[in-house]
Amino acid sequence: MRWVRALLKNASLAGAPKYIEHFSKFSPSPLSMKQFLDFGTAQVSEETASAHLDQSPPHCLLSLAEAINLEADPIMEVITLYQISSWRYVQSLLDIMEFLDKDPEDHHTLSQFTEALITIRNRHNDVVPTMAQGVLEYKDTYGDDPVSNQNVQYFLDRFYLSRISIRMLINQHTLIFDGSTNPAHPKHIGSIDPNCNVSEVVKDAYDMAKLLCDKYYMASPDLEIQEINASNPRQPILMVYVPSHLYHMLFELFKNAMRATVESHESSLVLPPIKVMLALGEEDLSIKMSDRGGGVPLRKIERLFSYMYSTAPTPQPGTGGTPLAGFGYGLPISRLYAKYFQGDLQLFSMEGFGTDAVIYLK
Ligand code: W6P
Repeated sequence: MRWVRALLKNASLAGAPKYIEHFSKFSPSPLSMKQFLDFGTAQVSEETASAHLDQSPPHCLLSLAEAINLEADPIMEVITLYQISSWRYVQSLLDIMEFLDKDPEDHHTLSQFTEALITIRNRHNDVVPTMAQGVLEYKDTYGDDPVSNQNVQYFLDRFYLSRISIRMLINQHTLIFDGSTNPAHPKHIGSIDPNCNVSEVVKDAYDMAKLLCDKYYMASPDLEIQEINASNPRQPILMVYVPSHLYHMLFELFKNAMRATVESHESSLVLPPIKVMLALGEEDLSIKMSDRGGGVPLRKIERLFSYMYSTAPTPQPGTGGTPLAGFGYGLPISRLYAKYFQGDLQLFSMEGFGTDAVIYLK
């Protein structure tokens, strides 16, 4: 990371855009789960803290630079609040640059860095609605033909993946260096659960989606879980993962599956259950969620993942927007969460019958 320092030695504020362009050429390969664990498990000794501080600003810097450069993409110039949000990124980049020259051995520096990260995280909390507004404007300006759709898709996939990666870095840093362990989950390493019980997360996500579904439709399908642990039959499936990411993906899938099930059985008294199958093999952990909600024709599957086709003007509270509509961005962002740790999320539907959604995790 010496080159980062060398570069920044000569950086002047006015020259910031140049550096941004330069940094963003070094695509920050997302850290692997193992790297996150190595950061987190070594006891928070002075040594690891200083090693961490040595590594963390450059990592954040690269991710941020990438995000800024993405926002400079010509197609995004029409995005509302583009200026504001772009300046927010530059501000965050400058905030982190401050730390590159500081002594990583210094305790005070570490706590200042943590504070700076928290400020940065809060500064970027409302990026998703900002971008949604931008997509609406883009649609008005360029139309919603397939080419526009592709441009927006390509741009936002990179943008949101970069955001997931920055937030993961910030969360790990702030959770690990706040000097205490999480009392509810003492074994967690930051936001990572080294023994994440997958079917427990499935049940939690189901319960929350069921709550919304019951409230809106006064009915909800049951859940059936089947678990196949190929090499350890009868043992629950555990994995090293970020439970909040898994929950986010499953909650989104449950909302869609429930809505399809209820709406396709309006005149019947019984609802077919949602079946979830977990399979752990040598390489993959696969989670398949099957509904009998009537399915979606192949032609429309791609649209379910489209930022542009699923962006609707913000529903006004109290005007009866369905809480299970999957507010547009749930599916594409869920797929990015899966991809972030080398997995995927795919839909297989049979129109007239139902849909299988599969999450693949490594
Ligand atoms: C549907 C549409 C959908 C999207 C995602 C997950 C499940 C389902 N079921 O009918």
